[in-house]
Amino acid sequence: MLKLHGFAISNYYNAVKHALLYKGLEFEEVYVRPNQSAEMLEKSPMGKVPFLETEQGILTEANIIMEYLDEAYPENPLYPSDPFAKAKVKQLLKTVELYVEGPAHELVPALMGMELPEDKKENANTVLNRGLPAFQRLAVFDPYVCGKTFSAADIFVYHAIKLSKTLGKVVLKRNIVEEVEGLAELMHLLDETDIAKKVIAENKAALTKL
Ligand SMILES: N[C@@H](CCC(=O)N[C@@H](CS)C(=O)NCC(=O)O)C(=O)O
Repeated sequence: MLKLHGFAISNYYNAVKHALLYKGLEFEEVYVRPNQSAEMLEKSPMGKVPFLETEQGILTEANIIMEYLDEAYPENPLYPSDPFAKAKVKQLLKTVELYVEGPAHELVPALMGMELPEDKKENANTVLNRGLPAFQRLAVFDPYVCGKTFSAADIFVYHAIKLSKTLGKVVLKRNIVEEVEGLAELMHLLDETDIAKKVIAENKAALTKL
């Protein structure tokens, strides 16, 4: 059986878990925190979570895992079959990962009570000032982020924005959801799904145990 390693605090873990649930695949969750032990690095080369254990071996990187799942288990697709449409889904996902979630993620230590240097906040703002308009240019929101069909990009964006919104509000005092027209509606749409409710409830439960 597929085994998803990681913890429910991670938006990357939650995105892969969401994808597994959406595809209706059986899987086991294995609790592991990011770490640099030799045992961990053998499985996850950067010591990060999530990683997916399959019968053939281990895969890391949330987007790669979602692409693998979609190719290995075609039912309930996460990507369009048309190559260009598929590439557009990947393009949007990658843009949000690098230029929205990425800079926001750098601020995570602030949520654990650490004082962040001003230049770190400035850098996050600078990247977000380009990343959020880039996201807006690519997003369709009709009603899903890449158009009429739900995709891996919706899943990734949903969990990335949950975290980035909190960090934006707490650390940068900006509402990143309001900066992208149509994003609030997408978040509400997904909030109402049973899978999102389950994944977010487990995320909240994990956060209270920190
Ligand atoms: N690019 C990775 C990012 C995963 C990631 O950053 N995971 C965080 C938890 S949310 C982690 O393991 N951080 C520990 C570290 O950076 O060493 C992916 O797509 O899976």
